[in-house]
Amino acid sequence: MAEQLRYLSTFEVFATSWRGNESEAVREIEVRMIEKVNIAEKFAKLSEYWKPYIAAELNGQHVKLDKLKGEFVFHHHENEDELFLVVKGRFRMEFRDREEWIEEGEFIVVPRGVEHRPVADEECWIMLFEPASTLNTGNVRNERTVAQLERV
Ligand code: NI
Repeated sequence: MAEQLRYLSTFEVFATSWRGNESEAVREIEVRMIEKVNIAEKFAKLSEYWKPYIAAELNGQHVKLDKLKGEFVFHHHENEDELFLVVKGRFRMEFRDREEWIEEGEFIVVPRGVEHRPVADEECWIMLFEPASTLNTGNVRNERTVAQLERV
């Protein structure tokens, strides 16, 4: 098995399972290619605003892509810090006591528990990095809530 795993080193083992009875169990390894991601190509597939897609995952974290336009809702996340990186355009992160413009090539980390609301006057592309458990609207549930994320 160690030999095989070495041979598969350019693949990512993402699921293993066993089938058969105890005396002749067979380990099935599901693998997929380790592929680079072209961010612009992924964004070209996104047609809706405020609908985050999962572009990758690692260590229990999701890398999400989202297009913003307009105002989101004030919310906070009880247990998750969120990273917002602007890939294209700019948006304004509003807090209860101030606001911060996040320009293309910049990112901001919003710590857990801090109320925030992204606002984009023009279309803005962002990449999010946060635990897989993170709900986009945090403690709020409304029409913007996307509970089941699709992959892109
Ligand atoms: Ni948030």
